[in-house]
Amino acid sequence: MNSELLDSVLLHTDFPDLTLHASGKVRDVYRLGDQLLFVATDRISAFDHVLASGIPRKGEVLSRISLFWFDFLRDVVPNHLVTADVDKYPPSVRKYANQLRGRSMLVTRADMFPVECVVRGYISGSAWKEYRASGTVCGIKLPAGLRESEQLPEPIFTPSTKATTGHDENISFDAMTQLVGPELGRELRDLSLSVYRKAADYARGKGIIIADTKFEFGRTAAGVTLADEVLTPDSSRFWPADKYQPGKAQDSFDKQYVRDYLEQINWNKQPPAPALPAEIVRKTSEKYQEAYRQLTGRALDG
Ligand code: Q0Q
Repeated sequence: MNSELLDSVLLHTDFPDLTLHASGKVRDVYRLGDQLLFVATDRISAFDHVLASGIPRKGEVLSRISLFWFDFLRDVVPNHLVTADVDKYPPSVRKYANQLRGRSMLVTRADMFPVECVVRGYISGSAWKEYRASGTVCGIKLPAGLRESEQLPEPIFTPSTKATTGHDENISFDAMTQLVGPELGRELRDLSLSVYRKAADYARGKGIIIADTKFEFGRTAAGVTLADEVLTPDSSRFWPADKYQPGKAQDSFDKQYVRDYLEQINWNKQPPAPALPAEIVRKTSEKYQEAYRQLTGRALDG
């Protein structure tokens, strides 16, 4: 890979004057009074581990996809975005403009609800495992005889708790209403389903199956507000529609080169996670940029 491409990879943020609020696998969040600064790095995780190599422009692509969906869904639900224009960020942050441009957003702090709002249009992953064992997912009885990756008759709402370590735990809708109350539970379920339906229908028309996704909501002055990242390849399963074949696990639109490489070297899926060959990094960067182009009809530099 040429050195210019390597130079552009941001693996770790470094804002000594700012207060870190939270750090996830691939994003860092800084506190700015009643706002938060979300920064999407170029880190990539696979099999629940952050790899040693970054993917050029991945952070930019994922930020831009969330911004696309915030605009696309603006009539369906309020969102926490304030601005993604670094020239409008508070003065205390503008000194870092060059590290932030294109990969960050200023959001309103919300009182976050303690549930992950997962919607599934297709059955795969943990839901497929649960269905095979019990014929249900999160207490929802599904038709018999479904194949792996098959489209469900209707999208289903399958909430989970927010695990601080390890995997989130799937819970029933009733268990969720114990956490947030019945009225808010119904509102989050109905909002999640309508947001997913609108977005998944649009994406399907662009050749991308959004098989499932995870939303996070919180309360702001605008009421129940869509927060976190939205309908990105990190918060959702993106499958290329032209390769869709129910009856087996589907290739990931964005991470398949990485997963195939990690299987090929027989990584034991224990830390330290390996680095990636330059060619895998290059092709994966291309896939993220292709996902953005295919979804929005715009090139990243367009
Ligand atoms: C908030 N997170 C998630 C996270 C580490 C994301 C804090 N608008 C908000 C948001 C949002 N979104 C949050 N808190 C208050 N107001 C979301 C779990 C954690 C990296 C990225 N953390």
